[in-house]
Amino acid sequence: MMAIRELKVCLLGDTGVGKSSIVCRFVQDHFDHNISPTIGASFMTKTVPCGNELHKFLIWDTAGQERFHSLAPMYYRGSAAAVIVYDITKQDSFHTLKKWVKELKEHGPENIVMAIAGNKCDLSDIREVPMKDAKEYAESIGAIVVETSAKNAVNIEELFQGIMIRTVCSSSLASWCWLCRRLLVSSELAAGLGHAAVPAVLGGVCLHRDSRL
Ligand SMILES: Nc1nc2c(ncn2[C@@H]2O[C@H](COP(=O)(O)OP(=O)(O)OP(=O)(O)O)[C@@H](O)[C@H]2O)c(=O)[nH]1
Ligand SMILES: [Mg+2]
Repeated sequence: MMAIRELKVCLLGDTGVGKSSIVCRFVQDHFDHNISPTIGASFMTKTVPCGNELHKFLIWDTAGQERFHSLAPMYYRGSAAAVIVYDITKQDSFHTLKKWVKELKEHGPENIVMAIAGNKCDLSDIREVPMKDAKEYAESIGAIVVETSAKNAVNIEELFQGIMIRTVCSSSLASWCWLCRRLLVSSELAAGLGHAAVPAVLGGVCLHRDSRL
């Protein structure tokens, strides 16, 4: 039987940025234009193969409305990763994202993997947040960053794959190459991930261990 590794992930960010839509796309491959704002939080799971293991995402989708802010610690506490979402068409939502990062750094778990998702990239003609700003900010805090569209199913799988890779980095299957700043993964893990999708998130994958290491 395959081993199951559980991975607690929480989603944080302003109301209306598309957190629930991202989760719904990832778990059910579905998009609902008339989705309601989340009350409190909602919980979903999805199990995906990774090398010779199964990874079970335990996903806590929090409510972005201010009145629910004080509940957030219950969900980010004990999380291996946080997906912090902003809406590329709303500069304010990018400010809110930075506030969440600050809160996570101050009160979140040590070593939590942070992934920034700039959602609604299907609306790039009315964008307010340049991709460059998000990339620079993500780099400054060591976070994964990707632009997503829950509506058009763009980069949703890649977002969660990126999280999965980052969280297994400490295992024997993967490690960082500090020289070329790339992730080195075993061919077994790469095969499990369908590595073609990975470079979009992480900037490239070496499929064999580099002699410079
Ligand atoms: N165009 C477009 N609209 C989206 C996308 N993702 C979500 N939406 C829409 O944005 C609105 C808000 O989406 P939600 O998923 O409810 O947002 P949320 O972040 O969960 O909001 P709260 O639960 O209040 O925190 C809905 O009308 C969605 O249909 C996207 O990728 N593109
Ligand atoms: Mg929601």
